[in-house]
Amino acid sequence: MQLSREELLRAYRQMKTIREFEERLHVEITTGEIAGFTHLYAGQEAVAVGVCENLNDSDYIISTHRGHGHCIAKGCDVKGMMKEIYGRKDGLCGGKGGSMHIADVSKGMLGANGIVGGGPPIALGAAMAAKIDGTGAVSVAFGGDGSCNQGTVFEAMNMAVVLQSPIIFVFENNGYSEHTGADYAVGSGDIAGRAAGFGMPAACGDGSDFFEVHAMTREAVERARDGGGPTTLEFKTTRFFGHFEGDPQRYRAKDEVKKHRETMDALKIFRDKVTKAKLLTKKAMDEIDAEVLKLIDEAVEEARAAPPPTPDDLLTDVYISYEGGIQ
Ligand SMILES: Cc1ncc(C[n+]2csc(CCOP(=O)(O)OP(=O)(O)O)c2C)c(N)n1
Ligand SMILES: [Mg+2]
Repeated sequence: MQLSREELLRAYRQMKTIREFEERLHVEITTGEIAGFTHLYAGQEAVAVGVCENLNDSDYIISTHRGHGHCIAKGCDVKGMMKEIYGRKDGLCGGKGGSMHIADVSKGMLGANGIVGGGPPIALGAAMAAKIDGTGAVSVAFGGDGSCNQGTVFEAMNMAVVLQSPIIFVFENNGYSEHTGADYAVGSGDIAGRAAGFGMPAACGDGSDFFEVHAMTREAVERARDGGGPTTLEFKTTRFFGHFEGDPQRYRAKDEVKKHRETMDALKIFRDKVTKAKLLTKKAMDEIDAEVLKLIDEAVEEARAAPPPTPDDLLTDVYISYEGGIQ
């Protein structure tokens, strides 16, 4: 499917925003102003954006501990996200969630999740609700190569097939679960291949190539919307930073990240492809680069200046009322 110029520009802007958000956080975290653990998504942009460009606000995603990229790709407000990570009152979740618990239900972003393998059962619930209500919505569960070994994931995959739910299990295989290599920890090494055991279609693709991710996801989304049930997608990718900010990364080869930044950079690959095919000009993308840098500068400035929650805020958002339905 040929994407329009607007769609290509939006995809590039989204990937660039994720990259700069993460590159900037990598620097800001060293100031000590940001509390809590942070896991950066840079390097994996083509997966989040290639998947989410097939979705709309009424579709659902559930993210992982490495969630900033998924949030941005699903349309969450970047300044609200930055404030959330800084723990500010005006953050997307009132400053109470931080990096690992950002959510924006109005955008169908059901939350980052610190529990590895915790996402698929939640995404399955959303998919079941969509099917029962007949909304036509699709639900996507993002997970890593580490999550694919969790029992919760297998249970959700099985139930998704049995109930023919409109869900897509996306495994971002970045080669590591914390400091353990996927080549050691993933039996058979073939994550997508596991889906056959549940009777589910699956495919494995290049997670550095937006176009490949987008096309594979499109097919899965169409199948789910048409009542064809779940799909598993595995994307081979890499993370440009450590598992968490502060990780000395002694388990990685000396030049591994440098090499991956040269050969697996989703932004460079995208720029090369669209300029060679004369779909977008370098100038149009350079303009986006400048706008994104400005947005990130403003987001950091505004987050730093914003007030934290007050002691009274501790007593709000503790319970939810279901009277009158879920908002
Ligand atoms: C149930 C559970 N077990 C262990 C952990 C600790 N932990 C946090 S992230 C992580 C690695 C996850 O690896 P992967 O799924 O490949 O995601 P990536 O970090 O590569 O994005 C682990 C083991 C956890 N958060 N939850
Ligand atoms: Mg991993």
